Amino acid sequence: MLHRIKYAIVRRPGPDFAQGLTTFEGASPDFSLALRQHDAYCDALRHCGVEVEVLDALDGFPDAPFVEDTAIVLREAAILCRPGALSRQGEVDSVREALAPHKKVVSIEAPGCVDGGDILRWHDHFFIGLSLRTNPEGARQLSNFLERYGYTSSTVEVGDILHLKTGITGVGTHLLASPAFSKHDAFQSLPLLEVPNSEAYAANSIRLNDHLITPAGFPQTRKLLELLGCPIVEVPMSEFEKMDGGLTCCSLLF
Ligand code: CIR
Repeated sequence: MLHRIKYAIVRRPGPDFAQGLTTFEGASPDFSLALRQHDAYCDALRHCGVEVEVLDALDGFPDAPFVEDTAIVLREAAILCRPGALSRQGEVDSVREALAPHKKVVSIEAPGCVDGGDILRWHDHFFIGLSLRTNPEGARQLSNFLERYGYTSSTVEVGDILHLKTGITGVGTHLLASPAFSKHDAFQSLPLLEVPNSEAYAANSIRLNDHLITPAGFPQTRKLLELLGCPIVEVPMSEFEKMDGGLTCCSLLF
């Protein structure tokens, strides 16, 4: 039984959105299109039965719309992350304020670093990606918190991909993975659907209550997801992709 998600915290992109961190080499994102896509994203979450709290843009923090990286929200508590990119660490205070009315809050402390994008939940187990953003000390602290709340965890080397969930997400009964992760030892015993390399971006999809949300424009991934038998909502994400962000990155769901 999947745990029902009732609430989402998202953050609107600010006018400095294009100044965020990215490895994308093409054109910068179009700010007004990013805002429209963000609205569509919020509508998709609502369509899946979720109440959406939209935080204002955070001045001076162009990557702040990628709220996923700042916290891991459990039923029992919220674990505030310490993002691996220095330019993002100042995002956490405002997320603490947003989460405090909902949850007991605990924090990853220096020298630990964790980005929420590296944390993949599979039932009561958490895969913790070790990446350029999440270090072994952060993983150790996170694993201790998870154990305290009754969950197990294990680490996975992410390699040169930004985050673990850039390439693998949980879509209910299955994992959805790009070829970079589908062959990884850590996931061999689990039911997994593999997206083609040409659609690797769509490996970051969301199972939200009775629906699946997937980025628009990835027909082969959509066909795979149709096998799961849930209604599918597509959201255009081109401007977020230009900033290395995917669907999961843009919300905290609990
Ligand atoms: C960053 O590089 O931190 C942002 N531009 C993108 C973060 C994407 N977040 C995620 O994959 N969870």
